[in-house]
Amino acid sequence: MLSATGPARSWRLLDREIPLDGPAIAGVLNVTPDSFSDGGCFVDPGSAIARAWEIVEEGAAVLDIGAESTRPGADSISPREEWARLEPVLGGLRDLPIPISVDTSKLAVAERALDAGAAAINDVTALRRDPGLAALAARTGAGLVLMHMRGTPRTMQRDTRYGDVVYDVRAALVAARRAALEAGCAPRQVAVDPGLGFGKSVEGNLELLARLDEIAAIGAPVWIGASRKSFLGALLDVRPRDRVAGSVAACLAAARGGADVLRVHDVRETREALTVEAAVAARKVPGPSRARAAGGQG
Ligand code: HH2
Repeated sequence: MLSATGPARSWRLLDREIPLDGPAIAGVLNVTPDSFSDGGCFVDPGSAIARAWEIVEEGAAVLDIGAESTRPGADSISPREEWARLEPVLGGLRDLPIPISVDTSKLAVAERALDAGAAAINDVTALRRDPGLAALAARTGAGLVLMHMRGTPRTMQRDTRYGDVVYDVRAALVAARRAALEAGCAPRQVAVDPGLGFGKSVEGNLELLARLDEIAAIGAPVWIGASRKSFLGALLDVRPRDRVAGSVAACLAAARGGADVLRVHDVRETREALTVEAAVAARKVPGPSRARAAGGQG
């Protein structure tokens, strides 16, 4: 939460700790030809590496690299193709001062990425595609993000009805986290993410954001990715790249609900909004407002 007090929390990835005393930013770098908002921008390893350094300068605590689009309707690519896209980029980022998470659900790709210097695995299937990712994280000490999705990217928007979307997503995340802990992961290694846009309606996404505290109550670090997603487009009627203000607003709402890591394309804008919000929060005095206490108006 923005003004969280209480015991210090952190997310552990290998030998690093990301303090969770205020929301941290995971900057998105998609080295794909077809991602929904930045597809084709960073397929050249040189431009991807340059963007990674910009993301550091703009204030991200983590760099999340994806080599396979998971947009609605997308087909999966082979591990060989995914690794061919990742390898030159990871190879050029050995000196990056922030940890790298790799957005993959494939064990073979995750193993190679960790060998090449990545510190966390961001699994958008929450172990459904490859349960062996939990044992890999346990063995190596890598961070693990378990994201909720219904079905696969190809099928996920076919049925977006739930009994109670927050209750159902929370139950699935609790079960996936339990499986990771049973495989030997430490609780502080394993983050959860409700998966905005992954098999959810516009209303479902908004409900998850509005009741994020119920996901945070799981007790794990909470990742969230609202950035440029289509539920913002449905509200604003603008193209993905023009959803920056909407994305920032969603991030602030998520931070208030207890999100620990905000996965965003627009790192600088998100960082600036969080800085202002934190500065205002730091001025807040608990108890009745001073004007009222002094007998002033309203
Ligand atoms: N969203 C996307 C991909 N990976 N990982 C987590 N943990 N949470 C998310 O919300 C999330 C994610 C989709 O966004 P993007 O990577 O920009 O698009 P694409 O899948 O088309 O590459």
